[in-house]
Amino acid sequence: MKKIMLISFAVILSSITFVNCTQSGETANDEEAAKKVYVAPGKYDEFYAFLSGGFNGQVSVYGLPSGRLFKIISVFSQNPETGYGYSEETKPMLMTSYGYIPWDDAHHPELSMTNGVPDGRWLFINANNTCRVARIDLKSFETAEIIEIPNSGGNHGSPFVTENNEYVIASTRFSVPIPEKDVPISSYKENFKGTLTFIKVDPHNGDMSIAFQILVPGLDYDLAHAGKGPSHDWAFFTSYNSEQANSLLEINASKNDKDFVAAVNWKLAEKYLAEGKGKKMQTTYYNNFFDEKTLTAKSNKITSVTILNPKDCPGLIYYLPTPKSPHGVDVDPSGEYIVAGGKLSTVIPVHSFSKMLKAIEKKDFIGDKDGIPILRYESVIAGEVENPGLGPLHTEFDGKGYAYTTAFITSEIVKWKLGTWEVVDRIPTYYSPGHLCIPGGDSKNPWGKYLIALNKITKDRYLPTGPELCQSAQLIDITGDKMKILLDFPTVGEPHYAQAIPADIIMKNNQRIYELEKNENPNATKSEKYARVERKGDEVHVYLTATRSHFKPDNIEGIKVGDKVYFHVTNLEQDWDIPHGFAVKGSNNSELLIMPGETKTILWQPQQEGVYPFYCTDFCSALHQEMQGYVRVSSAKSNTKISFN
Ligand SMILES: [Cu+2]
Repeated sequence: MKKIMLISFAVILSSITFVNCTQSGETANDEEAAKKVYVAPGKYDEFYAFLSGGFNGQVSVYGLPSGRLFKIISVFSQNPETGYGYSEETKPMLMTSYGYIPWDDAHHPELSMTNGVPDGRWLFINANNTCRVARIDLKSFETAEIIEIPNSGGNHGSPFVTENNEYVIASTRFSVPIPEKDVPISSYKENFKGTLTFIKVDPHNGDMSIAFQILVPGLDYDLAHAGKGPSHDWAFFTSYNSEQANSLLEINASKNDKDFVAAVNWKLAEKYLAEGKGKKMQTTYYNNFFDEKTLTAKSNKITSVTILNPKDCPGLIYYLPTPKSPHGVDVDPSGEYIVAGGKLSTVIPVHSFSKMLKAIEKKDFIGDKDGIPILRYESVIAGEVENPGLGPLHTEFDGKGYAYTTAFITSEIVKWKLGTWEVVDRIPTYYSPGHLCIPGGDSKNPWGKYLIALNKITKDRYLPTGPELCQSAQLIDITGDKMKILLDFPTVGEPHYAQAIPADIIMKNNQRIYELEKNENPNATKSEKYARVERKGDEVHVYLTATRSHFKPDNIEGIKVGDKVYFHVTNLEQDWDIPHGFAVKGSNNSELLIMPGETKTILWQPQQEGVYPFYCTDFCSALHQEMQGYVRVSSAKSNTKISFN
């Protein structure tokens, strides 16, 4: 019903706004807007923007202000473009306690920070469906690590980093029986619990490990943000479904006037852990990482996690009552204001961190939920933003004293002033924005020049492409008193959330090649003279080298039907921007894409006799078409000996 209402609302809106935008008004005049987003040939964009791929499972990298798509980073889904999740070197990245998972739903990119400011080292992003957090290395724009989150269902409120990446935090959207067990779903209130997970990040190499989980009442935890400055030691999590309903949540989880923001003192958690308050629990989860020496991913299976129970840890968590079914929770650059997006609320409630501390000191509680004290709303509230648009979801900051909130239902961005809470500007978007992104907009030092609206619906904005229309981002200039739309650009998958950073912070660390000398992949072939084919029982290992414009060897005989053929391809190039590809006819796998100095392996199991061509898939030189070879496959019983040249 709600969905139908939303759709018809969107139809009405789109017809209204279509008229508006042809008559101009909120869009900057065309010439002015075009100048502001035009990046001349040979010139670079000012920002890198990292957009989540949503149900596509990847991260796409765009330039701002041009909106040009640079790259799709393979993260949680197999990607035939790069061979990620198909090559033997990358398959372990997608291992989980549920087996090999080739897909996920990625939502929140989050840049690593130093002193509360994005530092360009890593990008973290969550997988909702099979709960995981990935770390992407921004030297190479490759996924470096993926850690699974046990005791979780729908890893939505994640990953959000503390000021110096002390922790990457994650909360469970769906509460579940912990440990997982066979119970009636109707026993939700007795058996279902949530978890808040704190992942430790090694400051030198970024290695992630789960430090602890906090067991919390069985609500739906939605989003999170770490504190900063004075609130550095705290993290904040929104929750809905304080009714603890387990069916028809659209109605049954919208009954209470207020749900909660959970405020967690993670410094105190560390003290309780040191005192031995943590309990080890048996569980299974995977930690997969890409070894930079061997350029090969490895999986570690882990079998226990440390759990803190708030019952044993007084002062660890407080609930801040928050109207109504809050979605986003965002902390302003000063660290004092905690803004909640009550998606069914008529105001935006802003909590005060200093008032919260005072209320805790005075034990100004109105009750408790499973032993967790509930603070008095009036005692912790700093102010309420009135008339913020319908369906306020997410807020980011420009660093100049203003906040910007998306209103999903009324399809607009609303600008308001911190401290006075007055709305000073609003601009329609096309249509239904979820998150928004200002470069550094959730940090201590926003680069408050642009805002990206990440829209869910694009009806009427582009040439129609069938029932599935492309999803969309819109670039808005926020340098003046009035916001101005500069550009629409389509996105890959759902542009759920994005983060952006000045390009010069990342470009100086850019990795151009893998040094062949340092390639410790056990299957590397570092010179053509070592290229060879070896049989081990029914396994055949082909050690191939690729260089402009040939493979060595390029004629291979003696392979039989039923063999497991591993092609280990080493790209001998040491020039930037000369990857080679490898594909073989009839393969039910993908291509390989091999960077200069790298080795990658693909498994091929020929099913029929014949002669199979293989070739380079990445156009590499004037004689790229000549970069080819043949594999002869004989019957399983034949005596054809292995030979190659
Ligand atoms: Cu080539």
